[in-house]
Amino acid sequence: MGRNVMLEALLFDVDGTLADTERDGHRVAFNQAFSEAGLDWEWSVELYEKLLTVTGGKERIRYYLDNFNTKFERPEKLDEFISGLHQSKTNHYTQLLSEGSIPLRPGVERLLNEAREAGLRLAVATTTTPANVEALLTHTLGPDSMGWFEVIAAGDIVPAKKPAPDIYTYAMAEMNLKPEQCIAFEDSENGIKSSMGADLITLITINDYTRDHDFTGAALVLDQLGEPGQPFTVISGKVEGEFVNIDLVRQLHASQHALKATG
Ligand code: XBP
Ligand code: MG
Repeated sequence: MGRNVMLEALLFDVDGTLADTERDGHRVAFNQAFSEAGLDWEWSVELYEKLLTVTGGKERIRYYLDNFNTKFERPEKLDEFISGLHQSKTNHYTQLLSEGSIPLRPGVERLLNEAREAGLRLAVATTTTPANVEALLTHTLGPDSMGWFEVIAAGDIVPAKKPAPDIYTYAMAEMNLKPEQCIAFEDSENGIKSSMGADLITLITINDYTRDHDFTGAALVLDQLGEPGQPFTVISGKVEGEFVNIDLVRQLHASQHALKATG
């Protein structure tokens, strides 16, 4: 039997985990920025799936140019050009969110509230731009919700984005927590590589873009967190119940620690 480690904090990825933001949010905003800049680039739903291999919007634009639009005549100051496009994309994206176009995924708001009531600490660990996190939280959970999260680790705050573990390591250092006191919520392969690289137990909720990703090592893979009357489907792992609540999270955390200690 391993030591009894107390669960102290829940660490959340944003895009794909808190909300399905990629297809109808980020992708649309990229296209708006391209067209506003007079570019004929169009990121389709299918192409965007390939582009999601790379995290970070600026990095994604560069990856697109390197692999899918090699004939584009690059301006001399490519970094500035990409930064400008990305700034415009952020404006479009936050505007989309302010119109309330993207809801939180099932169970997210309930679980955040339960965690707060239980005295658990919360943080965000994402590769997206800080302004995007603020827009999503304030437009779905209200203006006070930024304060629910002790740390919002986002974007360029660490140079190496996911799948590097740095953003999770940064969040835990800011909170003075060890990985064994936390659990991460993720939706993607880059996400779980990052969280597991930071030694975190990870619960996955898949989405349309990530259902075929490799989630080896996840504590649990579900289709969604679920709600009373709207049960989750278990994709891999062992769990009882029909929706993720704090009891379930604590049990998962304890059983994974017991496994780690013996294995
Ligand atoms: C999502 C990302 C981000 C967004 C776009 O990461 O990779 O790059 O797609 O946001 P996560 P930016 O799941 O870690 O939140 O354009 O602001 O980078
Ligand atoms: Mg994600």
